[in-house]
Amino acid sequence: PLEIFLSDYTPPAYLVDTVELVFKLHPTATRVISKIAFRPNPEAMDRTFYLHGEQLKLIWAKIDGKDAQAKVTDLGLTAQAPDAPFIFEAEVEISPQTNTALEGLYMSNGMYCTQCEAEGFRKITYYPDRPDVMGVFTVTIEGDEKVKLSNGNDLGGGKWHDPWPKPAYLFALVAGDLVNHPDTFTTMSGKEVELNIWVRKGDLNKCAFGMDALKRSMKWDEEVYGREYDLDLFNIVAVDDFNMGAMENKGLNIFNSSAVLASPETSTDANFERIEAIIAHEYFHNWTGNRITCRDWFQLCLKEGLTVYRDSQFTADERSPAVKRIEDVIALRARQFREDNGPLAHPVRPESFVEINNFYTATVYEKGAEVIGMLKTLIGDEDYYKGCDLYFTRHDGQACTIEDWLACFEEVTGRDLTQFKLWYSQAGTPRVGVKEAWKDGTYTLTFTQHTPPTPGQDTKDPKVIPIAVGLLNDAGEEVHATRICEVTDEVHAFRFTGLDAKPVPSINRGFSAPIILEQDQDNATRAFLLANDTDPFNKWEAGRALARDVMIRMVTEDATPDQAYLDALLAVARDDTLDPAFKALVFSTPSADDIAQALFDGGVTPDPTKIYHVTQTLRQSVAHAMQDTLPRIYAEMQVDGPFSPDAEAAGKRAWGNVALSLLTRLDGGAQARAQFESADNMTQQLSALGALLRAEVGEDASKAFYEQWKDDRLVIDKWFSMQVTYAKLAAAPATAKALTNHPDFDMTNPNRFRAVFGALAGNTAGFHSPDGSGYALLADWLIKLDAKNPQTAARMSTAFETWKRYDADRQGMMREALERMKAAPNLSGDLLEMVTRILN
Ligand code: DPP
Ligand code: ZN
Repeated sequence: PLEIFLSDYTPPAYLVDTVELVFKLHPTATRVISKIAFRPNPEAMDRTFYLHGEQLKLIWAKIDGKDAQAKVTDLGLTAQAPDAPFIFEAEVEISPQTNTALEGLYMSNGMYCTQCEAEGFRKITYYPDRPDVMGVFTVTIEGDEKVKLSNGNDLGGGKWHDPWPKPAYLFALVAGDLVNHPDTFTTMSGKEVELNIWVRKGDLNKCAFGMDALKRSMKWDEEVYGREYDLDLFNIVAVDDFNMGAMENKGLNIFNSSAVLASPETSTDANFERIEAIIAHEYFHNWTGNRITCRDWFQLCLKEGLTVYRDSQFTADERSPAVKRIEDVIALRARQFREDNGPLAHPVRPESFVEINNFYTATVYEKGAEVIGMLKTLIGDEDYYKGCDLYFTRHDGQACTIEDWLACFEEVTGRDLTQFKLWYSQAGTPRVGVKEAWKDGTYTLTFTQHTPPTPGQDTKDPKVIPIAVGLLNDAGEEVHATRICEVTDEVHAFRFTGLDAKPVPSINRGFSAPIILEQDQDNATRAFLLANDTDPFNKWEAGRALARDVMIRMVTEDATPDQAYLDALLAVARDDTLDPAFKALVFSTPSADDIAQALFDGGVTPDPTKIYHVTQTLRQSVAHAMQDTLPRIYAEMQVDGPFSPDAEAAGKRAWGNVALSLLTRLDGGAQARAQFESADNMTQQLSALGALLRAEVGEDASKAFYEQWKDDRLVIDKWFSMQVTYAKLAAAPATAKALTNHPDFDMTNPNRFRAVFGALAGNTAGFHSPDGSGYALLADWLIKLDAKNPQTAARMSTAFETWKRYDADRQGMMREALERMKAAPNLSGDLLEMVTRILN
């Protein structure tokens, strides 16, 4: 496999003006006839005419009407082309039905659909499949399918025209027996846009929420970023077999059905929130991704980091900013910190790759979004939006780089962003230490920064780190409002003057920088901040630090659960001024994986079995400490009236279900069973089932759940996943294995595969079961899946990325599983790159 380097970028030899495509659909023999107008690129360094193409059967190819005398390999086509504009035409044959990789044109439940990002278009026809080649597409779809869709405007009769030049990765085609949920949106300049969500007939009752989320997203992007939609039509299609969450194809977004279909009976509050965020994300790509795209795939964070940042702003505005921030940081630590502190660490803008599909990572997306957030913090809101406006105006219609993006902000602020750019080029999570000093009314915080080595990067330069700091007095009043300390050196001190007494610092408020803060803080101070901090993120963070410390001492010193922690939780539970959603987050303890990483960082080899027991003991203690309060909380959090997925109602359900899960530890499941039986929405039903399964009294409920929902594949995904998630101690591998024999298990459906094996990877005690059965089972199935769907297999191999944390026995077994995958015959380049990087 070939490694590709950012530093080797060269402009394309030829550019494309127009592309005409005719599709003659057939499950195993679709013909694609292309007519592409090329012209020499004046900026190119050579005139090699090369088109990408994989798994295509070339029927014929012509240049300016004459046989092109094309030379074809497994990867592409070359031919002699003129040093002047010319027309390339070709006919190829492809087989959508047998395309189980779900890249290019494939079939899902009898319907044709496409996925072209990053490099799927080359599996449809010969083309310069790189994002810096943009063309105007006209598409004709021939076939008996009732509905035939492509990008842009509908010219009728299966013919489509997209007036906006676009790279091939944004091409889309859908054909099948679909029905639509229609609506309209009037843009800020008064243009009416037709909106549709296309689904299979039985799913028409699950479109209303997605449509509402789409309209709110369109409005929000006008109000906050001044971005208006630019076609008369916006289509969304739900597809069951899909590798990602969704795809932002111009005017024709294609969604994993799990990321768009919603109803109260079948979707949890978390599903509603995720669907709203993904709809917004794909819609926002219309400007940050489509109108302005990436020059090359190394620049992926240019569109993804920015668009994740934009969708997080949207969710914060639509719901609760504090809750959204806390949720994002939990996810960032769970996925991105884990990646950044292991063998797969890479910069937000990677410098090389073998398979670009392996770089749709938490680092590119979530750390990429954190970098945008830091930029906004450093330059302020006003200059941030000015810089964005300049970016949209200056680069509309272009394929850009991170340099182009940063230059806009340097221009509006006059600020040199050279040091800031290190956030894009240096991998690893910075460790920031802090020491305090107090003298004569002056309080000094001295920060030190250091980033551990990551693969290929042994030493790191100091970054610019915006750390938001506020100060409180003993009474819990704020004596110094939040100030941004811009840490730019290895050691950097900041003074706060004119104080009456030594304050209590609240550092990295709002998680203003994605760092690991190494702070000497005792549990009394943490409890104080949990009770008093005026910054909601740091209020939660103090509780989390307290819980982490308690759990670590339970693991390493066999300590009993700390009374100070239990008292602090009780105080939070009883504080009527707090948002129920926030309380639920305070009660969520650090995950087993978090604790394992924290132990490892502290020089202790984590034992997943012990962490499991500690987690159970702690929850049991919390339940006992709260036993008088739980019934009242549970009763107060019942939401009357018709279901609404809004943040307030969802928050009450979340907090009520925390109480339920604790109550189940005390009442043997009576209350949970009652809720399971009477629930009229999935949040309540699934929470009750989870509580019962965790208490090991859920077998009957699980059977009933299956019977009730066996015809709804998205709910049955949850059923598969729940059983593995809640399998006790080392039971998860056997549970997962048994589920692969269930008639409804289908490895070719990524959602179903992830439901079982994503849950296995997420069940820390089970995956790391001492006999190695978790490792062996996952390796077996990744090898099997790789033969059909390399992209999803490669992505799920990250379950092994933490292998060096563990004891010699476990390391040995994980190494063996990785070596076994590496040696498997015909392994894909995708999975090979991942296991090789993980092993190194
Ligand atoms: N569909 C993926 C996303 O929106 C890749 N663009 O992030
Ligand atoms: Zn995206």
